[in-house]
Amino acid sequence: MNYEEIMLRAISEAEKYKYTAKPNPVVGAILLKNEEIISEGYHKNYGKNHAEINAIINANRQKNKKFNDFSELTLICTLEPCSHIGKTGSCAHAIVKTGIKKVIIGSIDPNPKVSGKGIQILKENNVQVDVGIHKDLVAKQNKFFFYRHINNKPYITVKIASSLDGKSHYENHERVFVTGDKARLDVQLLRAKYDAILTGTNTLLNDNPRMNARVNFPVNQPEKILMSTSFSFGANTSEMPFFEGKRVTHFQHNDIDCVIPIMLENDKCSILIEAGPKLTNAFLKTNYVDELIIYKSQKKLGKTGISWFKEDNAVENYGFKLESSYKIGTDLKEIYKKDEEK
Ligand code: AOF
Ligand code: ZN
Repeated sequence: MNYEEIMLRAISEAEKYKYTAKPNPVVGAILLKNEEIISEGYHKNYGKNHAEINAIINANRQKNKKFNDFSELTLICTLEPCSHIGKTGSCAHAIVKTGIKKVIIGSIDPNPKVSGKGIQILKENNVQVDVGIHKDLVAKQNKFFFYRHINNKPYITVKIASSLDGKSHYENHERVFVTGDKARLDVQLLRAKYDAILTGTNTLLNDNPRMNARVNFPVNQPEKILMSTSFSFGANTSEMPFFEGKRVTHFQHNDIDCVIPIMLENDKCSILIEAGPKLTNAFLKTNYVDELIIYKSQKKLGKTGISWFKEDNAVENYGFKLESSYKIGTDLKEIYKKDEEK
């Protein structure tokens, strides 16, 4: 196998951990002796060992069997080995310590704490470094992570469920499922992909949501963000499923400009907004939202329904362009992205 093929293997194996490694990137590392794979390592869980460290640990089990000294080995890793000491140690220093002499890297790490510095440590210690094999695939596979570091903001998606006549719920707040089972299942998958879910007072009090990802595979569950000036923690708060499980960050103000940098500081690369019409429109009015997903049902709510938007063409006026649209069960899933031409 050549380096390109090994890099592709590291990328595709790393993909298995995209729900558990987030908000960190998925990373794969493979140690080779000539053409033979000696060991592999992956960054499996957020906060746990990085890929290169796992590859080194696994290689140590083969030492004096398949190889005698790390200087015989070449390391292929999808992302630049980290230079910093974060939740774990510095991979670049760990690599140097083993005596590995050649490292083939997919992409430079866009994280400014690391970017270029990992490579510098390797080179300063006489390790031969090659960068760039399948770098675009690595960036694509870690879309939210790259987006956050390149744009200095989390990727933000607004999700709404709408009736055919553009309504969100009944004015008397009678509980109604606008969309069907399949669309609601799709929302669970969507939640699993994001680092945080943001909601507001009305959704919290009217729907009493759990706001977690109920899927049948392991997930580093999204953290929860509540933007609410009126909600206060009381005796019944502990009975609300929203406050179970993952950490809730409560902002007691409606200042979106202030929320975004704090979430960035909290390591969030992506945020899913699932809120009522008021907060949703407040977000769409800003320049922060990158994507809008509308699950549209065939059902009408009629005159007593509350509209998502004031005008018929609000979505376009907010600068969004329909990118794709397909059926999920009886509902339609429409994905809108920012129309950059505008
Ligand atoms: C690597 N190998 O497998 C990953 C890297 O908080 P920490 O210590 O887990 O560090 C997270 C940062 O490390 C992350 O933002 C990214 O820059 C890099 N990820 N680096 O050498 C890995 N997952
Ligand atoms: Zn690392």
